[in-house]
Order: sequence, then C-alpha cells, then structure tokens
Amino acid sequence: MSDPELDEMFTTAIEVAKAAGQIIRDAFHKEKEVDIKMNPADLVTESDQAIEKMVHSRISEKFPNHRFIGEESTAESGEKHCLTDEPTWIIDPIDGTTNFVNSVQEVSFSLGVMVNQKTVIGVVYVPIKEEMYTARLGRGAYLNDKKLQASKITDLKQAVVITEGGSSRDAKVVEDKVKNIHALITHSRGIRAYGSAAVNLCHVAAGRGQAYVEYGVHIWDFIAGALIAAEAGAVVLDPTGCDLNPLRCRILCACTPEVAQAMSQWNIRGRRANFEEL
Ligand code: LIP
Repeated sequence: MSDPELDEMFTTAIEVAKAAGQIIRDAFHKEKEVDIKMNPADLVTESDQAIEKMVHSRISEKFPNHRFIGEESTAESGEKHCLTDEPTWIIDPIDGTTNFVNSVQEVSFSLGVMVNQKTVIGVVYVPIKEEMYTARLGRGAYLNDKKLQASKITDLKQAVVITEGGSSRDAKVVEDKVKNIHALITHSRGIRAYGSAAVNLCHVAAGRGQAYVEYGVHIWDFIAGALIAAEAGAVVLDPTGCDLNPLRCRILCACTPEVAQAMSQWNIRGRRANFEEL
C-alpha cells in the first residue's frame, strides 16, 4: 500500500473520529437510551449505533474495497469476525459505554486500520477532554500535536497498573480476575481502572500509568490503543508474555519489557492454558 493511500486513510480516520466525537459530545449530558447486550454489565446506546453506522457509510463510500469490523454490527449479526490481508477498518464507536451512560469523561472513539494483518493506523479520540491520540506504524504516537513517550520504569513495585473488572459475570472468570488484582496490588505501586481499554492504553502511552492488563476485551477495544502504546515505546503482548493475538480477547501492555515480564509472572488467568476465554 502506497504512502499517499495511507495518508488519505489517516486523514479520513481523523475526520470520522471528529464526527464521532461530536455525536458523543451532543449526547453526553442527556438521558441515554440504553440496551443490554450479553448481561447488565454489557451496554449499548443509540449513540454507539449511530456512530457505527455513520463511520461505516463514510468509509465504504471512500474505500469501497476495504473491510470493516465494528463492535455493534458484530453484536447485531452474531457473526464471528476474522482477519484477512485486506485493508480492514476496526472500530469501537464508544469504548467506555458504561462511562458514557454515567456521564463519566473517559469515553472514547477507537479506530484501527490493519493491512496484511498489521496495524498501520491507530486513532483514539476522547472528545469530552479534547484528546486526540494518533499513531502510524513506524512514525511515533501523538496526543494532539505532542509526541508521546511511555514511562521508562523497569520495576513493577514503582508501577501504576491499570486493569478492569470487565463485563463477564462468569464465576470462574471473576474469581481469576480478583486473584490477578490481588497479585497486582501486592506487587505494584497501585491499580487504576478508567473503564475503557482504548483510554487505558493511551494512558500507558502518555506515561500516566506504567502497565495495563485485561481479559475479555475485543479487537475493537484495543487495536488502535495498542499501536499508540507501541509507537510511544511500550511493549504490547499477550498476558502470558507471548505475542499478542488480536483475535484472542486479552492484552498486556507495559512501559518496559521488565515490567511486562514481572506482570506476566503474576498472571493467574493466563497460566490456565486450557481455560475457555471470555
Ligand atoms: C469496554 C472495555 C473495557 C471493559 C468493559 C467494556 P465497551 O468496552 O473497553 O476495557 O472493561 O467491560 O468491554 O463495551 O465500552 O466498548
């Protein structure tokens, strides 16, 4: 894929992120129409659906041969998504829907573009805070116009670790998450949860935390933030310490390889090799 083509895709990504941000801003302080998806911890609003439709139609108009994976269309069709070598736009219209429903500011629009199964563009927009995070493969990561650099800390004891409860209410999954959180509190400086995978990854990219780990997240939640964090110098892996598989619902991001290694050492759930993933 040529540089001018990628430039055009990047410009379009920013344009649709701004348009999505406007829809989020317009609805943010209003009463939301909320539907339950998998369970009462897994929500969708009319704004999630409106943004996804708008982005899908703009992208298919401009790039008719490109593929599209969106959180809400996948939920509606119930179809499993797969990755091919074709250019693929992967979006989460509102990452942090529970925050959005509660008018909490950590609400983001997340868009990643993969070509030959590599992420080449990542855009995460947090409209309420006017924070536009962008990255292109090999070209660094930016918050608005400022270049991002992840923290250089190597000792987990000095690290602030971001993690989430997630939306699964399966008893075994919850039990493992609690064990992981116990281990993380014991071995780190503290833990945080901002309610959006994309925002969490951008916090690591911006040095506002040193690591992030989560199970039960999807490609649309993390693919853009993962490129932004990696381009800011962070390490992005599977929580076991292996390479990240974007179709496995789990991710570990750390500011340095040393923190990543220490995190995977304390990871309970990742060690259950045959455990069904949620
Ligand atoms: C959210 C993720 C978050 C996770 C939530 C939820 P959504 O995505 O970004 O990290 O803990 O359970 O999956 O549903 O707001 O797009």
